[in-house]
Amino acid sequence: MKTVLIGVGQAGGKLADELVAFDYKRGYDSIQNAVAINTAKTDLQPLSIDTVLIGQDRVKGHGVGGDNELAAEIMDADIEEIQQKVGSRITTEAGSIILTTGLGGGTGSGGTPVLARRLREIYEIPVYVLAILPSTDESNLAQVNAGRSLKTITDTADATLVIDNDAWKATGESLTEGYERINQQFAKRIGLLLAAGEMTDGVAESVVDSSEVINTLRTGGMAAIGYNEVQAAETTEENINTVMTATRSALLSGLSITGETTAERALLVITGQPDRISRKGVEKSRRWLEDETESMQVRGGDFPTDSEQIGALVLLGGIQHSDRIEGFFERAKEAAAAPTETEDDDAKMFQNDELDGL
Ligand SMILES: Nc1nc2c(ncn2[C@@H]2O[C@H](COP(=O)(O)OP(=O)(O)OP(=O)(O)O)[C@@H](O)[C@H]2O)c(=O)[nH]1
Ligand SMILES: [Mg+2]
Repeated sequence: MKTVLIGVGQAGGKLADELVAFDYKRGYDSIQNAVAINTAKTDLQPLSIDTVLIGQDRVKGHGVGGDNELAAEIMDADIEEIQQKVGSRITTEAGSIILTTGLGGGTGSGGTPVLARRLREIYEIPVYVLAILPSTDESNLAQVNAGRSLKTITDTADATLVIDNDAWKATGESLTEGYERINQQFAKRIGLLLAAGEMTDGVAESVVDSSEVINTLRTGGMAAIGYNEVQAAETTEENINTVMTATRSALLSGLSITGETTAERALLVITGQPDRISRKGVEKSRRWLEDETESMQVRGGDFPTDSEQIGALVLLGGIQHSDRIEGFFERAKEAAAAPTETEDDDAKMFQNDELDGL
């Protein structure tokens, strides 16, 4: 699926940058255009994609320092200019717009809902958000920012694909190394999904097209993505189990958000050398996925690669009953109600048990 990417805030920009690098390295050409938006000049400098600095009159290129309300105001005030810069990149070929962002800070958290709302008003194509949840050991402010932002984004975007930083942290890694690895892993997953949704030349036994990605996400709300790959055996027959193993681990241990298995809809894409992909394995895996996710619809297809591995990419649309998401909103509400040292209006505004939208 041809896509226009917009990274908002620092994490958003870095993730968009990684996605473009992956797409370019593999030669898929799914990303039509990419741009990073930020209030902080220094965070835009290391990126190789085009950038737009916003709010210069308010924060002079120094960022909003975690203030997501200020970021929302800035995005709103600069929206015409942003729309001009972004709009020229959204050609008729584009099948979707994806905003990437980390929810715990200011710029991405506050700016993304405003931008998503505007883009949805203007364009017919779906606007998806790739949203990174802060880990549980980040500050109260990060939890509150993320809670409010996620609530607003899920009400606004066509679908919100959630990535849980907690689930993807590894021990013995610095924060920077960890972030870099997470960004690369999700660049690969999203990059594969977009590329798979473009296969039309009939090399594969059963192709996925972009409408299947769109239909899987059509219920709206939150979505998740999972991936895993396993060394393929020589013969198709032997690979019945390989396909099953890859699918199982994609869902049970490779999902972008932990502990989540039920969904309204699902898509299963099997990657690998076409003559090694077992049809029987694919069928079995689809049935298993249907049972496991209690999903009414599991779409599927292949994405041929020349890899020795067989990979399973699982996309879940309309995810439900997620302990992690519920726990996350609980924590955000608690953090919002907690007394803060600075007696600022924001804190008082949160003295109720609901999270305010943005
Ligand atoms: N996966 C991942 N998460 C990140 C990365 N950088 C930051 N985060 C997460 O994203 C959240 C937001 O951080 P930033 O993107 O730096 O914040 P920002 O949107 O630039 O906001 P301000 O700096 O306040 O303007 C953090 O709370 C982290 O949870 C990254 O490179 N990868
Ligand atoms: Mg920043």
